[in-house]
Amino acid sequence: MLLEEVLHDIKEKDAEQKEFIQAVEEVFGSLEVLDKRHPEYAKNGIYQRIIEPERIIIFRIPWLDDKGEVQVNRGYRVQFNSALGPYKGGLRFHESVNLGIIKFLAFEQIFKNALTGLMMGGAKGGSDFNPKGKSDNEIMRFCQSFMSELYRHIGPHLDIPAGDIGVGAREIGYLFGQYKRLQNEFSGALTGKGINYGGSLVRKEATGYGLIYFMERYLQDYNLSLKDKKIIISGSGNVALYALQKASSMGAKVIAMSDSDGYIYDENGIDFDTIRTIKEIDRKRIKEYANTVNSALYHPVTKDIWKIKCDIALPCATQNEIDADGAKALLANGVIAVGEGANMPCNKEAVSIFMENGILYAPGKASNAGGVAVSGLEMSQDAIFKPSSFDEVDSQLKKIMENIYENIKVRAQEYGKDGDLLAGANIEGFIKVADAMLAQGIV
Ligand code: NDP
Ligand code: 2IT
Repeated sequence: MLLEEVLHDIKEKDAEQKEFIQAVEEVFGSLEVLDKRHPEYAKNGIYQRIIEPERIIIFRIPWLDDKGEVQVNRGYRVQFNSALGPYKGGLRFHESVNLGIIKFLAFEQIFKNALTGLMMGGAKGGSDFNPKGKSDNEIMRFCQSFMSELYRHIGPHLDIPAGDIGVGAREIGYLFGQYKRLQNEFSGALTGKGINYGGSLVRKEATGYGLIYFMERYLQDYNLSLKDKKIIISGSGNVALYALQKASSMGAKVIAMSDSDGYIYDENGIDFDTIRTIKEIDRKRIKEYANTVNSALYHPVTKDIWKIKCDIALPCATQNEIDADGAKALLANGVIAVGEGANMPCNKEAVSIFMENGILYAPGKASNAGGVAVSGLEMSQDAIFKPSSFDEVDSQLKKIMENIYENIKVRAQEYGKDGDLLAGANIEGFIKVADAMLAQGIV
């Protein structure tokens, strides 16, 4: 079946899954040139097969809140593609979660994981559970109930979940404890674990650090660097915090960050230790930063962050957070580069605006691959029961990010799309997965 026919079909079949359709359109939008050179993909039904998840698990998560009342949430695991390795991808706990969002994330994950060069297929999961305002005990009971169903579908050679929005070290700990108890086995069926029980050093920092390593290498090709650049980072969670830390250590100044309530602005640069304590340790709102630091201002509209003048924008919160208005505002203020720490944070119009105006644009499936790459290293460490040092993992992460950049740059050139990293990433990731699928027959 032809590329456009497959796209037309999925738009009808999964019409209500708008984020998933958006992600498929984005990948397929880069494949026309590939299709011409590789008719075997259409002939062997690769386009039809690659957009159909191998398996979707949807389940009930009943749990008791602190008042003793019964709560019920919905759980998901989309095991999308296992051509390159066991299913791998994070879990998202956020009230907005639905099947379309998990499918878009799992679909992106297939190609992202392929770009890392490690043995990982693509998956994603999560729940519409809202962790905000819940006690530690409620979080634990929820995680235990979630795992009471999920444990039968995962394993170190089958499917290895990790964190994403709303799932960090605390949640992975509770999920792992319940997995180990039900499975009666200590194995690396989750990544992002604590360092003293099979976790990898640098996993916590990996997505943010990886994004900065990627951007520095990208800028280098244009005789630029992060040093002395003014940066805006949206979000203030795991990815955003460690992007801030690494960018600051390289001489950049991060002048604004956000959460879903608003943003903070500090022309002196946001202090990593202060904001990490507020967000990661105390789990407070970002507004606290402006109450703590005299030079900082708080503005209660998250989206307005893109109206601040900066050199580089790093969206690290959520999907579709930069639309055409945000992109135009950044452009008018002279932005030179945009690097995606989040998954699909720039919508289609925003990406077109950046590309048409010569803004350096780093697509998330390449620039935020550092997190899952170190998850892959954690899987190797667990398999041989031997941890690596911080410096060893950090230098491997840097090398992986630089390799991803080189590979997608060269692929883009090879297909007549010089400088288009989105096309390079989509084509490079797709070829790896499609060729493995071809070799494995019609399955
Ligand atoms: P966290 O839960 O640690 O942080 C999420 C941050 O984004 C918070 O500041 C949150 O604000 C904000 N945010 C979330 N949803 C919205 C929303 N709908 N509107 C505005 N702000 C929002 O998640 P991560 O840092 O782990 O993930 C951030 C992004 O990075 C996601 O797109 C994720 O898929 C992607 N990613 C994560 C990786 C990882 O290893 N963790 C790896 C690669 C990509 P608030 O607290 O107010 O909700
Ligand atoms: O989007 C992502 O790449 C993640 N949330 C990390 C996945 C993982 O398995 O480490």
